[in-house]
Amino acid sequence: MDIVVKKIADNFWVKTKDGIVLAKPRGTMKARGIFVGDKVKLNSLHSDIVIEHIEKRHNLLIRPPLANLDQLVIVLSPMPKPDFYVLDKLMLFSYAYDIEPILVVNKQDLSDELNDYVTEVYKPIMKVVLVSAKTGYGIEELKFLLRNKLSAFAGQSAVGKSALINSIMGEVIAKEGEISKKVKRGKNTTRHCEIFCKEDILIADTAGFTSLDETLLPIPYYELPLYYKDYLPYMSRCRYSDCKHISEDKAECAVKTAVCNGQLDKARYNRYTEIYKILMDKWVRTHG
Ligand SMILES: Nc1nc2c(ncn2[C@@H]2O[C@H](COP(=O)(O)OP(=O)(O)OP(=O)(O)O)[C@@H](O)[C@H]2O)c(=O)[nH]1
Ligand SMILES: [Mg+2]
Ligand SMILES: [Zn+2]
Repeated sequence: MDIVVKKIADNFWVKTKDGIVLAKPRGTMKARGIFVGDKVKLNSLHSDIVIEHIEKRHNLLIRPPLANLDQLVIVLSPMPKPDFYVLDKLMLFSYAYDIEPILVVNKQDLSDELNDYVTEVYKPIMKVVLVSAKTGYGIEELKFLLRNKLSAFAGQSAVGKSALINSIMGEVIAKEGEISKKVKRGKNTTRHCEIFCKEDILIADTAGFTSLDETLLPIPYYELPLYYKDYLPYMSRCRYSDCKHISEDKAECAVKTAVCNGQLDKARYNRYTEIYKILMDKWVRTHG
């Protein structure tokens, strides 16, 4: 399938089996209705190549403007100190948009102190890969997961996203060691987004996920429990089928009981209650 990898005004760069070609939207089609990530059908018109048809999208993100994202690679590292709250939010964001989250723990050459916690708490609910952009450890395993998918990288600053992308692509396409520019943008300016391709690996270059505001999560507070795969097996044993594991009595909530006796991680539960509260406040604000 041909895929839009770059867009400037009404010029579209489309990856085809014969390489990347420049295309224009067909006469009646509006350029602003076509996004990077769109799967399209091309045709020749006189000496031009035109986009004739856009396939149905499986998702569409607004910030950054990107269609059909399959996977979100969430990067953590021992240095800077891992922020699991960012991880949990990015994971929820992924699920809400039908994107598969993958947890990558980078900088294995520095320390493996994170690995036990990640293996215990996150491995049961998502794909986890331990890597080092510096030594190349784990990079082949990560590349394997990225094949034939459109992926984007997210995570705190300086965890090594750019270093990993460069290592995977085998060339420098992302600047390392620079604090990514947080350019002030006007309300209506569109964030630029581009897809880099290397054989069957497609990576969307975007800074849009780093500072994810929880109010952007398109999840109503009362559905939050359903997004916690690790809580679902306990939930069937909560007294009420719609238990939120928040204000319910501990004796009637299997999740709270499991947190108390150490079967579920306390810190992740605390993050859960925090996110729940934020989503609830947002709900109250918007629904009176
Ligand atoms: N020791 C070690 N250092 C690494 C590794 N990966 C990246 N680094 C270093 O960590 C620093 C930050 O890496 P970047 O790739 O720029 O981090 P980033 O996540 O892209 O940061 P932002 O663009 O600010 O979001 C750089 O100095 C890298 O050289 C690794 O596996 N091991
Ligand atoms: Mg970077
Ligand atoms: Zn419960």
